[in-house]
Amino acid sequence: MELQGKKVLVVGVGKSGLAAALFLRRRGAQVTVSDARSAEFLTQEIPALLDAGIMVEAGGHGMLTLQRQDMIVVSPGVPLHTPEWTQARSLGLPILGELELATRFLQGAILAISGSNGKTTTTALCAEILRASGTPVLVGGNIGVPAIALVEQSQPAGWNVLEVSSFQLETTQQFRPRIAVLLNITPDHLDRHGSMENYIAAKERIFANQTAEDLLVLHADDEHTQHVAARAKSQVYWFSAKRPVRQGTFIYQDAVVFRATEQTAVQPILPVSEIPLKGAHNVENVLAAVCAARLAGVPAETIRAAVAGFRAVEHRLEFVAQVRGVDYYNDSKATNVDAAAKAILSFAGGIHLILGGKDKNSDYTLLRPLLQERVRAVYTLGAAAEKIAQQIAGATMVQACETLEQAVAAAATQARAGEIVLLAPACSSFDQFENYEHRGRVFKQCVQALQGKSTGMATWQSASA
Ligand code: UMA
Repeated sequence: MELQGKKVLVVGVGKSGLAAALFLRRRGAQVTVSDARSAEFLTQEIPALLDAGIMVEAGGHGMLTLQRQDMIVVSPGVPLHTPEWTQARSLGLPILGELELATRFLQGAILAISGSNGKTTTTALCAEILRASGTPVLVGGNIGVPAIALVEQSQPAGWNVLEVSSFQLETTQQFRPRIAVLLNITPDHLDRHGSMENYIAAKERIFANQTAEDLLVLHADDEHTQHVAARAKSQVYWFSAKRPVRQGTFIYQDAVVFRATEQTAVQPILPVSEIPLKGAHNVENVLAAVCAARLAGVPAETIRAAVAGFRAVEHRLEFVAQVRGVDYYNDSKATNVDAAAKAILSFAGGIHLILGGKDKNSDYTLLRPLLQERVRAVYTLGAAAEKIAQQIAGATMVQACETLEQAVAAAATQARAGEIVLLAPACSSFDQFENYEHRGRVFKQCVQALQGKSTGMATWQSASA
């Protein structure tokens, strides 16, 4: 793709937009960036962009600015199904997502991981295993480093391990991973995609351009990923924590095993007891990563050592501290109902659960059986608090807390030694925090502040009231 002299508009000045704009500028494009935020919120970004010779439009995306371009590059957070963007699309300009732009320039093979939950852990684990095998590895995408920022370091013989979200996949055209992993599909981001069908369609773009030379790893026990195989042209491998699969990874005699084809013998990779991560969902993530790594040619012994040495990624069921016998876990990345359910399932009971944030048109009633079974109390916060309280009424005790600080303090007051305080909010964070990382950090600060500090009594109300 020739960029020299091309007029390109980059929409959104977050991580992706900034990295894309600077990349395009370095390649000789005439770049303008446009952000919905007004200039007073972009005081850090604007000087750096102007210095790099990039024009800036703040406070919205003007139609006139759009009309002057040869190409538009959008950040993942920009929803394209709005009336404004439908009008913009009618101009007929090429519109590329940041991931698609990166795809056109990345050297080396792509291992892409998507799914509603578990993406980041699986991505980090895949990268760790590939690295242990001595191959040059870059890791990026939704995990935090935009794919476009990897281009200049990418190597023909290396692997680019990318976590890809439905937002990023939605705008792909030529994106073609050598190995694609689809972990699971459960309702998420329905506010953005409009329906489950649209959400699944976006996820399926991970393998849309794969051919018979490429490999696709799917979860054999997930209702939706089971069915997408029929639409894949690539070679499909499966992973399952429940039963043997034809080809792929599964549990056999308490070990993770790999089978290359139905005719070949199973190859033991590592005992399940060596998996250092908490929760049944993490066994699934390990199965997926092991399958991808075997398909990438990494020997069993290397995989075993890399998995055993792997530590939980920050904000994913991360153990924070034990305070007066109570264990605190930060799962701020549990930004949807299914992820929160998986976090709850990781503990047998005695859970004090912090739920809430920005609602994504989610159905919290799905949590009711688990709340009844394992959760002693729920502490709600944020914009979704009232909806959650209504939908889970009667399943367990509910205490309304406006802020995370209040929720941690209330949970600390109620939790007894041997119990768990778990932040697994089932919502996004954007009502009260910059992002889920910010929320997770605040949670950890609250827990640290608790150490040595006494808490007051909280007022209780029954959820059924
Ligand atoms: N903006 C506009 N117009 C719009 C919408 C947004 O101008 O219509 C502007 C905002 O004002 C802001 C910027 O766009 O200045 C933000 O862009 P962005 O939302 O695309 O965020 P980035 O900082 O570029 O981060 C993105 C991903 N964010 C989203 O998909 C929402 C990050 O994933 C990712 O780590 C990063 O690219 C690098 O690849 C975060 C995320 O929440 C973690 N992802 C969702 C999830 O995991 O559930 C999908």
